[in-house]
This record gives sequence, C-alpha cells and structure tokens, in this order.
Amino acid sequence: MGRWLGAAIATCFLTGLWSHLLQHPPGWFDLPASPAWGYQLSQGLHVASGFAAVPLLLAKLWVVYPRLFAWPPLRSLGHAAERASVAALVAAVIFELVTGVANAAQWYPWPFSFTAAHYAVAWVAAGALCLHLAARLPLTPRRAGGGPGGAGDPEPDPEPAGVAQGRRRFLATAFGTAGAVTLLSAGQTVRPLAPLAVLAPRRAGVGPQRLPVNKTAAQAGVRAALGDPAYRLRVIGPRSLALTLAELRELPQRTVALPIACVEGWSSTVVWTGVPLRELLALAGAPTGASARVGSLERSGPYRTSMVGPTQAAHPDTLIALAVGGAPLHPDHGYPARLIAPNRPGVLQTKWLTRIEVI
Ligand SMILES: Nc1nc2c(c(=O)[nH]1)N[C@H]1C(S)=C(S)[C@@H](COP(=O)(O)O)O[C@H]1N2
Ligand SMILES: [Mo]
Repeated sequence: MGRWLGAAIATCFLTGLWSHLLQHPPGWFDLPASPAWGYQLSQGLHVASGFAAVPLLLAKLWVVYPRLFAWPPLRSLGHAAERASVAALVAAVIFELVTGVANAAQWYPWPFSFTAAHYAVAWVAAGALCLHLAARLPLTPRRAGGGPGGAGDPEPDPEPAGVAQGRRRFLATAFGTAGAVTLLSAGQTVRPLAPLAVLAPRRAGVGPQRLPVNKTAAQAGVRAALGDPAYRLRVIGPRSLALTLAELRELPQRTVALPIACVEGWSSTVVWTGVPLRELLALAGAPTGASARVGSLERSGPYRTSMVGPTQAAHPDTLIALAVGGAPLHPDHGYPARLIAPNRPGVLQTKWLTRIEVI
C-alpha cells in the first residue's frame, strides 16, 4: 500500500511540476504545442492521482499511527531526525491533499495564495518523502526476510487466526475506496466516465455552450464592456492594427477541435473557429519566431494577460477564437474573442481579448 501511495504522490508531484513550468515558464522554456491534449492528460493525472491518494493516505496513517505516538519519543539523534522528517512528511502531504481537493471545488477558506503555497509545500513533501525512504529502506529488507524488525522491535508473535482475513478486508477497503474515488471523479476529464462523475465539481458538457466556466463575465467585471461598439482588437507591432469584430470575422477563419484543460482537473474538447494568431501577427509585420502577449478587457486578476511563446504563436491551430461549436462565443467564454492554443494550460487561454502585442 505504501508503494501505491508513493506512486500516487510521485505522479502528483511530477505532473504538478510540469504544470508549474508551463504556467510560469522561465525565459529559456518555450511551451510545446503538441500533443494538443498534453496538458489535459497531465493535469487529469495530477488531480486523479491526488484524489486517489486521499484514501490511501488515510489507510497508511491508520496502520502507522501507533508508531507516531511511540514512547519514548526520541531515542537518539538519528531517531529524532527521522521523527522530524515523518512529521514534515505527514503534515505536508495532508496540506497538499486538503488544499488540492478544496481548489478543485474552487473553495479557498484560507488567506494565502493557493498556487504559491501548494507549490512550495510540494517540495517539502517531496524532500521529506526522500528522507523517509532513505531512513527506512535499509531496514525494510531485513523485515521482509523474516528477521527482527527495526532497532529494538520484538519478534512478532505467530499470527492469530482471523488477522490475515482482517488485513485482506482492510486492504480491499483502502484500494476499493481509492478506485471508487477515481472512477467517480475522472469523468470531469475522461468523457466516457462522465455519467459516473458524481464527485467531480465540474463536468464536460455542462455550462453555457455545453462547456464549463471558471470565471464568468460578471465575476471578471467585463459585462458592461462587451457590447461596446467602440471595441477593437489592437495588434501592436511594426504595423499596428485595430480591428472591429466584423473585420475579424472577414479574415480567413480556421476551425479546430481543442481541449480547454483546467489545472483543477476538468477539461472539455470542443470545436473552435477563429483567426489563426500567426495570421494576425503576420499582418502586423511580426518577424518569424515572434512571441506575443495577449491582454484582456478584464481590469485586474492574475489571468488577464498571458504570453504566447514562439512555438505556440507559429502553430496554425493557435486561434483568436470568435466562435465555439459554430456559434459566437458566449460572454462567459470570452466574447468577443479569446485565445485558444493546443497543449496550453487553461489559465493561459485568455478570454475577452482586446490587445495582442508582438514581442
Ligand atoms: N481574462 C481571463 N481569462 C481566463 C480566466 C480569467 O480568469 N480571466 N480564467 C482562465 C481559466 S483558470 C480557465 S481554466 C479557462 C476556463 O475557460 P472557460 O471559463 O472559458 O471554460 O479560462 C481562462 N481564461
Ligand atoms: Mo483554470
């Protein structure tokens, strides 16, 4: 069970690091554009492995908790160090799972930034897990060999009848719960499981234009600006442009199916129609290999601008989308125009665009 919990935590940690890298790319990192479903898969795994880890962690704590309170608490310097790493491990993993599940439900009952804290504590958990494994591994083979356990543990008594059966039932309950949690939540990103997704906060196909919404136009404070006849999409470059929505619709359009994939674990693949970003960049005289910064009508909020690196900017499927499912974007989906690019975190698929800057 420890191995399964370790595998779930490792999956969660690595997919989390990947998401952090894409959301906060350092200068040397150019976001890839393929496979289009890459972010959807990695963050589906992130949330599924995190959810599955909850019952496995509870079961693991149930097995080991008498040892957490063993007396005397500190036997030697090494023992004290091991206890400290176990305390950090348990606290950090509980923190990650509680904040992660709350974030998936868009519930933030704390004063700190979720992303900053969830990222920082992930490193504490990973470091403490490495220390814990380094401290326990030398002891494990001896126990598997049937010899005495860790320092000072007495020989186990022969197993009384019924204990093996109880243990089997316990393991079946722990793994059964982990499997059930996965099955009942994965439908937020795995389409065929959607009818079972009773534990998923959001579902594919539910929302305006059959697509979930994270932040509505009203929440972003852009409702009043959306019908403004003075709206222009400004493209700022060597030959700057200011296009009305009608002018945008007259440019050659492209239609592609691309997922919106939120780090919170839900995703939905829908058909978008719009002007390829690279055509707008070319009209504005951008050199090949240019990046772009897109900006929203939204006045504040962490997702009102985003950078499109050279690879995604040059990709034909990176669209300034004007329509979804053949109809103009719903206000909550970014009317009049939103960015949609392959293999891109949902938080960077900026809505209510008014500005594109050639970088
Ligand atoms: N301007 C702006 N764009 C935004 C956001 C936002 O808060 N403001 N939220 C982002 C997030 S977190 C996600 S997952 C996607 C969700 O897309 P949807 O709400 O259109 O389904 O939009 C992104 N685009
Ligand atoms: Mo998101």
